[in-house]
This record gives sequence, structure tokens and C-alpha cells, in this order.
Amino acid sequence: MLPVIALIGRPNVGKSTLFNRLTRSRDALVADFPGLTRDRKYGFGRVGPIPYIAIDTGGVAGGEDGIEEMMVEQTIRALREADVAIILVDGRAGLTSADEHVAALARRHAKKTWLAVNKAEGLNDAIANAEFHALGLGEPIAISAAHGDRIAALMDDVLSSFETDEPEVTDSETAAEDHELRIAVVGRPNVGKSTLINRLLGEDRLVVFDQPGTTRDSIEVPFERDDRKYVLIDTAGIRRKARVHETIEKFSVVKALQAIEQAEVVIAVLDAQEGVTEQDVSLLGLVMERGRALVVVTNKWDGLSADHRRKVREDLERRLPFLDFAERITIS
Ligand SMILES: Nc1nc2c(ncn2[C@@H]2O[C@H](COP(=O)(O)OP(=O)(O)OP(=O)(O)O)[C@@H](O)[C@H]2O)c(=O)[nH]1
Ligand SMILES: [Mg+2]
Repeated sequence: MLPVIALIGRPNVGKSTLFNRLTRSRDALVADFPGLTRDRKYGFGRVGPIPYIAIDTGGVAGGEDGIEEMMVEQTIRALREADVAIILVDGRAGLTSADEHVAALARRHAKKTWLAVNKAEGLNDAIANAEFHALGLGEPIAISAAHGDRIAALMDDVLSSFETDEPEVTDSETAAEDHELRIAVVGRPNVGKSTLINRLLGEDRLVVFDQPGTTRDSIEVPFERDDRKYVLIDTAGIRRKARVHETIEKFSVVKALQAIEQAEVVIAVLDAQEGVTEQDVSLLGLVMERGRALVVVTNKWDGLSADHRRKVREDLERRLPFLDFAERITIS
């Protein structure tokens, strides 16, 4: 499992700038006005000793309106999904009551916290940090997300308690023969992942992995087909066939990313009836980024008119042009 790191803080402190640096993406929107990031954003990254998953959040301001409530909710969810939180504050603006509000959230919901004083380029560290001791989140670390100062040092600290679980390289022949191909099945809720998995495993096999698990654990199911060994990594939770339709799946991006990380091949399931959604596009983008072999399966192909089918095909071409080399299959 990769460590999961949430970036939280009041608006405009530089969370997205740090996220982009930690994931080497230019994806997260960065701008000079507060409240730009509304939804949590997820990415793979590696700065420092081990790879991780980073979560960018919208800023919590400490006000009371509807949007604020949403942001607090988002932040709490990110904290619950994460192993560690980096709380960002602005070294130029100094300590604010919104920072105290964020610190209180972190103390309540984070498993482990680090305090980073951002925008500290050209400032004296001791002076930049001084007033933030009052937050009670330990020793502040002065950084500059925009300039890249002390980011490596911050990540060394943040990741110090985690171990890398990258597979050891083995090159013996027996290892190659016994090698199980690891396949993750990912996709939005109720696109039909569980049904597909039950099919792959065979009708007769009684699979009762009905324990809800946590939102971040996926289930691994070994199986054999034509004398080859496989491990299916299920992110939906496999249920008894009769109950598949009764369950409402809880979608967890972290779980999907962990599964992608652990797999060699990813089967991404889309719902033809709903077309290609924003979530599909970002999930597939992350599969590509990790360089996994990809099979895009468009499910629920039955019952679509010829016209609708053509539209879905066009949609796939248009929205996922970067998937040219991926295997594409339509099923029902
Ligand atoms: N001087 C300086 N400016 C920075 C630094 N990091 C970020 N900024 C600037 O601060 C502004 C806000 O940065 P964002 O990364 O969008 O901040 P955010 O915390 O994600 O903001 P919200 O998503 O709106 O909550 C941008 O203009 C950044 O360029 C830094 O290290 N130094
Ligand atoms: Mg942001």
C-alpha cells in the first residue's frame, strides 16, 4: 500500500502548488484567488524515499456558509482517507483564525500531522515559523512550494515512518513461470465491476467476500484459467451473485489508485448508458500515468440503439484520445 498524504489548509496558502510539485503534474488549478480548488484531487507522486498518493483539498476558511460547509466536509474526508496530513499555512500572511480552524480539524481527524509554513522563500526560517508553534501541531517546517525549497526535506520527514513495498526483482525462471498476472478492475460505482468479476471467476464459484472492509482496502482473489494464474484486485467488493444488484457501492478513489498501483493490467469499466464522464477521464489518466497495461471495457452495451452506440464510440475517441493503444471492448 502506498502512503496517502492529504494537503489541507485555508484558501490560497499554496496547497495546489505543493500538490503539483509532489505529483509533478500541472493539473491542480493554481491561481491567486482563494477558493479555487473545490473538489479533492488525487495523484501519484514520488519525491523522497518512497512513492505515495497525494490528495489536494479545497481551502477551509472558517466561515459558515454553504460552500464552507462543503469544504470542511471535503477536508474531513481527505483526512480520513489519508495516513498523514500536511497542514499548510502562509508564512507571509502569518497566523490567522482560519489556520486555527484547520488545525482543530486536523487534530480531530488526522492520524498524523506535519505543519508546513509555505511561501517562506527569502524569509528567515525561525521568524517565519515562530508564530505557528501556537497551533500545537509540532515543529513547523518552512518551505516554498512555488520555488521548491525544502520540499525534499519535508517529504523525508513525512515519509520517515513508512516502508517501501516495491516488489523485489527476481529473475529466476521458476519465478517467471509461477508469476501470477495481477489484474485490477476499476471504474465508477455500479458500472458493473462486480458482475464482470463474477463472470471472470465463473458462475459456480461461490464468492463471499462480503465484509465491507475499509474504504481503502481492495480484495484480492486468486484464480486460474487455461493453466495460467491470475490475481484479481477488486475495488468494488465481490458479492453473492444474487445480491450484486442490491448493493450500493461506495466509490473510493484512494482504493482505485492503490489497486492500480498493485496491478500489472488494469481493466477500466465504463457505463455505455452514461457515456464517458469526468471521473472516467481522470481515472484513466492516472492508469496511463502509472504506465499500466489497460483494457477499457464499455459495459451495458446491450439495449443501446445503433445511434446511441455510434455516439458512445465517438465519445470514447474524442474524450480519451490518449488511449489509442489500449484494448477496447464492448460487453454486456
Ligand atoms: N511567494 C509564494 N507564492 C506561492 C507559493 N506557493 C504558492 N504560491 C502562490 O499562492 C497562490 C495560491 O496558490 P494555490 O496553490 O492555488 O493555493 P491553494 O491553497 O491551493 O488555494 P485554494 O485551492 O484556493 O484553497 C498562487 O498565486 C501561488 O502562485 C510559494 O511558495 N511562494
Ligand atoms: Mg487549490
